[in-house]
Amino acid sequence: MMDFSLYDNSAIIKGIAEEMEELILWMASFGKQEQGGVTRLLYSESWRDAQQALALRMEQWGLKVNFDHVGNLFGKLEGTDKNKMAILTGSHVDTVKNGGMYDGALGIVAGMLALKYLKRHYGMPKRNLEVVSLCEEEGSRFPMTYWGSGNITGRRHFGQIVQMTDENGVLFRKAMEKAGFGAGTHRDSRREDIGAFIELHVEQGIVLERKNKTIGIVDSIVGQRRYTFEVTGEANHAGTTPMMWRKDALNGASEMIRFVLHAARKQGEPLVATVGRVEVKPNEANVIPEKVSFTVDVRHPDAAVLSLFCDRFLLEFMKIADEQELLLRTDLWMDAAPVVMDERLRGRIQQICENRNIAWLRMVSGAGHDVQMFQYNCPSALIFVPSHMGISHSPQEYTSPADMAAGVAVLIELLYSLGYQEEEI
Ligand code: HGY
Ligand code: MN
Ligand code: MN
Repeated sequence: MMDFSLYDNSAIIKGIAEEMEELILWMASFGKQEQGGVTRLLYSESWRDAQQALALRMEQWGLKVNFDHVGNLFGKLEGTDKNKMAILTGSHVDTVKNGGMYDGALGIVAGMLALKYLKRHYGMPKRNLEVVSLCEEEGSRFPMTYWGSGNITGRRHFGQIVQMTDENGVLFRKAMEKAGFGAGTHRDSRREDIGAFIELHVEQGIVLERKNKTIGIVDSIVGQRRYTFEVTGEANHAGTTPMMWRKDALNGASEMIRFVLHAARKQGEPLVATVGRVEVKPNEANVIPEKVSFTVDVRHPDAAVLSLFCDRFLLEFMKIADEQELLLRTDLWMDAAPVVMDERLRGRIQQICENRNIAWLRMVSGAGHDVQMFQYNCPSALIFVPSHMGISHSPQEYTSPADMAAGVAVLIELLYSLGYQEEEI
């Protein structure tokens, strides 16, 4: 066990807690909303301002900074042996609309703080240690998730976004070029030199707080599918069209929505299904709806159960459309398999927590994270800190400075063991 003065020195931990609180508030200033939340959509102005500000702060802290072709921002603490595989930590800079201050941002600033601490107390590492501000994870502007981590790991590419637009019809490519990225020939952002990836993230659930634990060690991440359905009927007069003669898109869509949510409740935990977005056209009080589009987000830790559940509701949706002579268009725009995190890294994190008397809990993540993209290519780990009342994707999202500091301390020690002591990955 290394002579890690960090924990024994509560002044340092207190300093990290205060600095994390400042950094979270600073990050939240990019995309602050009147309603109190934060909106930083991919390639938007607030997104670009945040990336620029992070690059400057990384430089000021002595990290070597570079952007890749799609706008991922890297800050490197150069190692003495450059040929060794790098150790990467970080998270995503984008947010959901009017989201919280911690989702994504925490992992970026914690990684920066960890590298600053390690540089100051231990000088140059043996391997390159890097923090990354990943350009996009949420899929909240375009129907594309993990664009940042997916480009680094080769699981996303430009061919997937050629015709893609956001809800205002802005082309993905144009938005990327306007933000200063992606122009010209598609230069690969793929990296083959990453030996391990570690993400520190808020739990976005209530388990840690309820069980009075400080650190969550994620064993696996659930599988998830996200669909957009478009139901098309016929617009007509609300007063002169008898009920029997209607092709009412909203009547069909609401039966479909009721079916999938009822089936999820019937199936029971840990399956979850959410209809988060519904749009009605022409959305007029006295016009029978012609078109309704709605999203379905379904998650389960077991791929076979997830697939069976989706097959069942898709069949029912088609039946409802047929019976009501409606057209049904199905777009499955996200299909992420469940991912098991690296066993040895999980064991290391547990060992660090036990050595330092930090209350830990092994758990499954119901939220998707960038780390699941990296796990396909290199040993990866996801460390949770508690979300107060389990609230996330909301302006009420909160994690205490003390819990953030515990997460940073565990991250520092893990990065030290991988980057300075070069413990086998
Ligand atoms: O929705 C999620 O799984 C995560 O917040 N991207
Ligand atoms: Mn999120
Ligand atoms: Mn997140």
